[in-house]
Amino acid sequence: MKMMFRWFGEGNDTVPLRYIKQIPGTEGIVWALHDLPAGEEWPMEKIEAVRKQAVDSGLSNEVVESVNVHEAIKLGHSDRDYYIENYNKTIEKLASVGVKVICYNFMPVFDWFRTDLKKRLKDGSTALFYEHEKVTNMNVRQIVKQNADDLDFHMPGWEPERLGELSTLLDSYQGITEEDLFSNLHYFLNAIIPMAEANGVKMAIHPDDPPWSIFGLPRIITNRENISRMLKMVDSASNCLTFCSGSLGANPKNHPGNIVREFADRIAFAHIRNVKTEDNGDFIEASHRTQDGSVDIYDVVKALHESGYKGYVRPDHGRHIWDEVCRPGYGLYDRALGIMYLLGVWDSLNRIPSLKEK
Ligand code: DNO
Repeated sequence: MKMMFRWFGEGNDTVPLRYIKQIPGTEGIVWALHDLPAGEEWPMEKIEAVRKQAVDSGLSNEVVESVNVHEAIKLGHSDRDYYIENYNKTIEKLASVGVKVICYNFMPVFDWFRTDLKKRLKDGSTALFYEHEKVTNMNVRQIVKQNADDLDFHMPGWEPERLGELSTLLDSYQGITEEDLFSNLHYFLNAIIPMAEANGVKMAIHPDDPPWSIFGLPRIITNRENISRMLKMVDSASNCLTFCSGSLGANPKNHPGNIVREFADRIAFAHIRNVKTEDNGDFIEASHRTQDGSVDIYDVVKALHESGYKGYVRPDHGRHIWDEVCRPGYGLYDRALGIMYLLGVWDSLNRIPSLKEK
C-alpha cells in the first residue's frame, strides 16, 4: 500500500509539507483546490502549482480528494450536463499532471456531519463527536433560517455567507428518494467513467458519513449492499470505492474488514481511522489503535494485506493532542501516530512467512 497524508494547501493547512515528508513511510499528499466551488472546471495553473509544491517537497501528487460534485448532478436537474462537462475536463487535466485517483462523494448537501468538533476525551485530548439524538431532533431548516445573518455560525462544509443558499438547497431535495439518488449517480457515472478510463484515472466514491440519512436527506453509500450496487452499475476498473473504516464503522451493522475482503479489487483508496460507537447511535473518533475504538483496525489492515493491496491509504481524522491548534480532525500529531500504527501492523504482517506481501 502507498501511504499518503491529506493536505489542504498552502495557507490553508497548519501542517507544512516538509513535516509530512518527515513522517516515516509517507509517499505523498492527498490534495484539492479547496477554494473553488463545486462544479467549476479546475484551472490548469492552480493544478500545476500544487503539483510543483508536492514534487519540490519530494512528495507525490497522485491522489485528489475531492473533486466535489455539483448539487444539480445529485438532484438530476436539467443543467447537470454543464457541470458534468466541467467535471470531465477536470479529470483530463488532473490526469495530465499524474493524478491516478480522484475521491468524491455523492452526499446531498452536507459532507461529513458532527455535533461537536472538540469533544473532550478522558485523556484530555479532543475529538470529533456525533450525538445521534441531537441530530434526530435538529430542525436544520429552522436553524439555517435563524442564523442566516450570523457570520459566526458554522456548519461543516458550509461557509457562513452561503447559508441562504443552504436553505434553498434543502427545499430542493424534498421528495428526492434514495432511488432517485441512485439513478442520478448512475447517470453521472455513465458520463464520467469513460473519461476516467481513457485517462487511466480511478474514480473512488467515498461512503456517506455517517452512513445513514440525516435531516431527511437521502444517503446511499452506506453499506455493502449499496456499495455492491454502485460498483455493478458501471462495471469498470475505473469505477472504484474509497474505503473508509470510520464512516462505515459508525454503523455497527457494517463489518469494515469484510467490506474490504469483498471489494478489494475495486478499492483505489482507503481512509483508515477508528470510532467508538455507543448503543444509542452516538460515536466519537478515537486513536487509530484497535483497542481504543469499536472498529477492528487490525482486521481492516489485514484484509487489505491479504488482498495484496497496492493502492493508496491515508490515516483519517485524528484527535487533537498535545495542544495542537489545527483544522478539526486534521492535525499532524495524531495522524502521524496513526500512520505508525498502520505501518506497524502492515510490516508485522509482512514478516509472517505465509502472509508475505504479494
Ligand atoms: C472528511 C473526509 C470527507 C471526504 C469526502 C470525499 O474528513 O473524509 O470530507 O473528503 O467525503 O469526497
